[in-house]
Amino acid sequence: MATDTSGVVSAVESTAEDIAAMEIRGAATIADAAAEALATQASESTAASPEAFREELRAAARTLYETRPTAVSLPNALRYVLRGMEGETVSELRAATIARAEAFQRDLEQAQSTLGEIGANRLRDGDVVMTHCHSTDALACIEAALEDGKEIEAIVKETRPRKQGHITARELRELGVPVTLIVDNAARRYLDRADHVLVGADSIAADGSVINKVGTSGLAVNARERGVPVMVAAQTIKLHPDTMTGHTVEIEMRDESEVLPEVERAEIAGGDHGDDELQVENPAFDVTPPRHVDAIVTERGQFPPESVVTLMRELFGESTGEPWEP
Ligand code: RI2
Repeated sequence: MATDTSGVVSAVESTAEDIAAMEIRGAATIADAAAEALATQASESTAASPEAFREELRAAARTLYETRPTAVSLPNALRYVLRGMEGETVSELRAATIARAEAFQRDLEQAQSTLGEIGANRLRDGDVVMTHCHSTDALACIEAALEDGKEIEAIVKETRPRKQGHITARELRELGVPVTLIVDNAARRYLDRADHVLVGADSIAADGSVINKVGTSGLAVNARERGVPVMVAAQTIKLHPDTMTGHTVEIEMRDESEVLPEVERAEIAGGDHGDDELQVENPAFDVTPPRHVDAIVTERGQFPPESVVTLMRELFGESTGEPWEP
């Protein structure tokens, strides 16, 4: 198999490219793919010594880490797998790393299903849920409510610029949920018909702030004003350990072409003054303060945002380093 000079196998490189290009996207799916990629690195490694094996795994983790900065599920997944890299020989290290990655993937799936059952308890028969972007954690709540025999309807925000709302609409239709798809700007008008706003998260900070797809914070403010509760479905892998020590979460800025394709840019800037002073900004996420969130639903139960720090201390201790640091 192909490797680069650091011994990182091509399957890891291609997973990293797919995460960066959002072919693999959504915080939980990214974590799953990252664990899988580390298992592949372990299984395909040709390292001659335990030290070389460990170094290769750390290089693979760095390659995966450098793709997208906001969803903490990625470094949390890498850290979890690397911490299981134990053994004296290459073959012991290989087996331990693969087993750890598999355990991580199993736990991730189980956590989402438990979270779904907890989140479903907040949904009543006949409720209308407004969604933003596409979140597998949020959809797990709706799916569990349907399994409980409740009827749920959805108002699905399109979610510019990448329109992940279309994925949500498709998956909800596959579940038989009646869907009304709206443009993002129509959200406030349709909140009058909604019983809940239900979104996922890419990271949750220690103060209970929710970092999620851009547009979530405005939606939450409008929902608060309209008296519609905001529910965030987020497995504990979305809890951001660094925020316990005051770090802020980096908001990913993506390529402007996602907002304004070349041809449209040329149409806007085709006049006498050219396009030197035409700026397009494309932040992928925003921060919703805890006061606009009613509940964070995790596999460990539901929490008021302000108390999520207690859970974080329990899970992570006081602080953590980079995923590849022992
Ligand atoms: P799950 C997505 O980010 C959305 O912001 C979504 O709410 C979040 O990940 C969580 O997704 P992006 O990768 O883990 O589309 O719940 O930028 O699937």
